[in-house]
Amino acid sequence: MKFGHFDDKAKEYVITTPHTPQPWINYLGSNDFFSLISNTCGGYSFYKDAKLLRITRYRYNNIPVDSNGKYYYINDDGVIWNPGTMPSGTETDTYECRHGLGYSRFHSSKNNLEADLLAFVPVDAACEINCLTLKNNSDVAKNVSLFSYVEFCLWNAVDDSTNFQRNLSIGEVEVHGSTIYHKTEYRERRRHYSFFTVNAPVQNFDTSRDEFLGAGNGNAFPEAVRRKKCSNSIASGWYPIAAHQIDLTLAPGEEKTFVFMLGYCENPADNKWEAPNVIRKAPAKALIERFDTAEKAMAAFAELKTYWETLLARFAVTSSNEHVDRMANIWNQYQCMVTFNMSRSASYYESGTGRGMGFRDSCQDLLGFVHLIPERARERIIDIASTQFPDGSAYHQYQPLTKQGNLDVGSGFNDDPLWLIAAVSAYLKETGDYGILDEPVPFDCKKGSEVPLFEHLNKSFHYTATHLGPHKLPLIGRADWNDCLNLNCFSSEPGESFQTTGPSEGPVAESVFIAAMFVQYGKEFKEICLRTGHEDLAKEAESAVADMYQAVLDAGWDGEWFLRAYDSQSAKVGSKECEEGKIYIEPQGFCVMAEIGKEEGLAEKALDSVHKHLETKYGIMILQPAYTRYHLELGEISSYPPGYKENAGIFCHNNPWISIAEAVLGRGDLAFDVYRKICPSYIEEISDVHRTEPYIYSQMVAGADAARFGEAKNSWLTGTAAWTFVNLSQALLGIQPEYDGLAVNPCLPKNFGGLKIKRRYRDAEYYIDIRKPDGVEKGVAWMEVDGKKIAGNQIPLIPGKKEYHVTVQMG
Ligand code: BGC
Ligand code: IFM
Repeated sequence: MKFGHFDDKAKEYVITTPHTPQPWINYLGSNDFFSLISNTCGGYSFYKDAKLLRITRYRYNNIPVDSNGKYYYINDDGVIWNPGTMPSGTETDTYECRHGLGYSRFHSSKNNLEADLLAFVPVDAACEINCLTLKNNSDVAKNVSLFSYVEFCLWNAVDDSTNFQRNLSIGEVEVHGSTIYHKTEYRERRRHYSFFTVNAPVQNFDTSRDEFLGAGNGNAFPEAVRRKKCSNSIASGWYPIAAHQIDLTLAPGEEKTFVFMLGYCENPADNKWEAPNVIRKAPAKALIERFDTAEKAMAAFAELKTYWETLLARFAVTSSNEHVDRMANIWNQYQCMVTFNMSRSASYYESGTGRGMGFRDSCQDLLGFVHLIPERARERIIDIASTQFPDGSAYHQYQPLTKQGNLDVGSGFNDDPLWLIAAVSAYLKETGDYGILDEPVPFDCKKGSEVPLFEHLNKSFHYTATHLGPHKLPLIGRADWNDCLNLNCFSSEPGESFQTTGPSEGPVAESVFIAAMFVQYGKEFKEICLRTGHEDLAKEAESAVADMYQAVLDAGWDGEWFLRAYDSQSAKVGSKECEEGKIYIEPQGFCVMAEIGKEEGLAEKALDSVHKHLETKYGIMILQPAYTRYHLELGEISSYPPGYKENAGIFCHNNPWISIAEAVLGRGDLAFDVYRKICPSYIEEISDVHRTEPYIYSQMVAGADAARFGEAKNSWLTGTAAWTFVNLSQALLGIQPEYDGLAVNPCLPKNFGGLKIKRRYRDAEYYIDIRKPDGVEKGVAWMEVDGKKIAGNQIPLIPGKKEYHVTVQMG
């Protein structure tokens, strides 16, 4: 069952009922100012950092689940309704929500009054614009009262939801004409403020929540809206809000448009001498003037559309498969941008107050984003590397506003360092910008500790190389990619196994997964060394990688598949000898991606075992059999009920690893089948089972052991987006950025048909025509560039050349 449909021409998903199984959301904003917006207008806004600079308030765990947002109430002859239906919940006669690229559009009507609400964040302004048009479709004049409503958050979202004894006394506002300023200061007196304005005179306003809603009321039918009158309240403490009242008369057929704006401003840094609560309104005035007519707002909207058209044109495929084209050209790239911006901070499942930017998460997000805006990827790499410690280990997370490592979470996840090499090598392959390796980058953000970025990679590599266990496999530390595999918790005090801080390394627990990463990214490190004149290091890397490869063959192979790990007592994890959790997905995917066991015939066996033991109709589970009891020696993984999350859920993130691994072996049908099973567009039809947004990936789908098999959770912020884009664009469609140019090497189902790809790469346009005879899954028979046959399948880079026309014959 579906709750809407794709509109590929408009690059939108059209939701046709407000009653979706979960709130189906979208993200507005691409740089600093962001909003989350659901298909019933729920959500919130923040500037740069969802924890520290939260602009509007949202209540997670609320009832109804999604009942705070930027709302517009219409009182039309006593009937109160909202364009997105919430929070009144009044059923409208028509309803449509279109989530597009950086904007959402609501179209609804009630009693012949039509509302069109367009919400977006302009490309380069710290504000959200809401254009609301009301149209009278009846044949009599209508007197309508329109109310806006946002509830301010007192900036620090954690404090805002906990420190009431203080917060209920600090709220301050100021009102000038139609602009309501929220100027509550946070403790550090950061001198920022926000405002909510509309480009029309208002009859009245409210800034006190109690005055607007009526003390003790919810926000479904505010008292002011019922009585058609705000009371011009000025909040002092308690709960500051911004509500405008606009009374209007619409003749039959007449329509009126209002431009609302929620903005964020900073006082200039030179006003330290001013009283703390004085805000300078000039920055707000300038911002307001940029968008204070419908024409100006629509010009900004057109600019946003062009921005996205230009970005997406960097990778565009035309094939005979609508799912592939839709996901590759629109939604997968879009989600890559969102995950790049948000890491794992703010979604409807991540409160914005917990995880900031993850070291491993952001490094992986970058893999799917680097082709879109390489300059921002560059900046991100420097930010991430700046949180590394001098020994190569790293803070697991950092705060986006301060860019400082998060002390509460600390370090000790031993996969983290190697992800930095993954990110930098992807950046170098995309851009050829070796200059980044010379950038001075500090350790732990400490001034004076700067060394060239290259040294950080060197530290990453050596951190793993020098932290090996008894089987010569890398020590796992607190966990590797699988956060819940806490193999050293056995050695901590009883009852402490859930702790998130603690000894950064246990005695001996080892990870086959990190070993595979080391082989994969160690090879990249060697390449980087060779290209930067570090021959000795390159040799050292080559030999350490060879040793690791051997260690995996010697101690990481279980007979039919790769082992997952050794626990702190050196017992096997993910082995046929285990009582539960006999096989895990991660080492199968990563070992084969790293080509471990390919020559020895093990790789094929490992992937066959994946299909045999882990595959379901909804995707591949992370492990089997699920843990049915708590295993002290394994930690959090066994704390989940069977079939959920890391305990045998279908963890979407590592499904593309299997698909890429299949492509390494040239098995196109199998590679594509893995892709297809979790692909949003392919599974749109089962939206009632899947329940999260059908246009983007979720972190997890409940596995076969779960009561709710097939149901997804944690949509949007998942490494699945980036890894799937790598899988689709590089492994399946075969467009592979390499250090010295673009290579083409598709791996597709036997009957996929030919395809055309346009790719922007290193300041040139590539037009690639791939001819694929039926029956062929992988292999390039010949390749022509601008009509001339070339040797191999890598397009030679010609300095200054702006266009490459490439024909590839598979076979
Ligand atoms: C997992 C969560 C887990 C957390 C612990 C996450 O990556 O997905 O389920 O509770 O790590 O740190
Ligand atoms: O690898 C982690 C990631 O960092 C956060 N989400 C869950 C993944 C698996 O545990």
